[in-house]
Amino acid sequence: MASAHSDAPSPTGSPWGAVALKILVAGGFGVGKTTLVGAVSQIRPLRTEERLSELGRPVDDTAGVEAKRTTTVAMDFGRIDLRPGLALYLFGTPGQDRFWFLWDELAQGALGALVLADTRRLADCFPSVDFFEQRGIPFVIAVNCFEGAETYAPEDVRDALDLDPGVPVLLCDARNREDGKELLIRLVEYAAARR
Ligand SMILES: Nc1nc2c(ncn2[C@@H]2O[C@H](COP(=O)(O)OP(=O)(O)OP(=O)(O)O)[C@@H](O)[C@H]2O)c(=O)[nH]1
Ligand SMILES: [Mg+2]
Repeated sequence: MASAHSDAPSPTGSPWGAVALKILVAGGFGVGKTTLVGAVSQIRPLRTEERLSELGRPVDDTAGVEAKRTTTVAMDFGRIDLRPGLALYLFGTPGQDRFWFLWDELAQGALGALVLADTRRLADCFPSVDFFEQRGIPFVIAVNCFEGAETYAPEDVRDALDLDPGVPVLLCDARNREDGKELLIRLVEYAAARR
């Protein structure tokens, strides 16, 4: 079941009632998942950030995001109404391998996923891509364009990730609300077309 339907009348009085869809925001460590959920959420996002520690330094590769001081240890949660009667619940995943055990739980009932990618560390999004491909969960690749990172055409990113031809690849700034909204609209449309 990819969506939760409420019997309550929608705020618009739509005969179909309000619909809430679950969306995952995934990708490698430090790629901007928490940033994106925070940028688009209309409620104050729930965060589970813990400080990066000296102990974790050998395994937490902050190259490219040296200013990063915290990491997600369980999930991010936010909500956005794409239009009246259509709410998206956003679940940001933890980026580090040691929290993989949470992913199956988080993915339950998800309509689809945004997979954030950083072209300086493209391989970091392979595990997310594999995870969603194996489970048949539709996903969109969102290349988070960090300053200083070389810009690649979406087609080049598609080739590098060996994606199926239909998978949308979009460029974005994870800090930009409009970019995030556009990504979510594309994902919902893509997932709806796949069903
Ligand atoms: N310049 C720039 N910095 C960004 C962008 N997106 C995120 N950042 C910064 O990059 C760092 C990583 O952001 P997070 O949102 O914490 O990344 P995350 O994917 O949630 O990280 P984990 O949960 O630890 O895997 C933060 O310091 C952000 O301020 C971006 O588009 N451009
Ligand atoms: Mg995070």
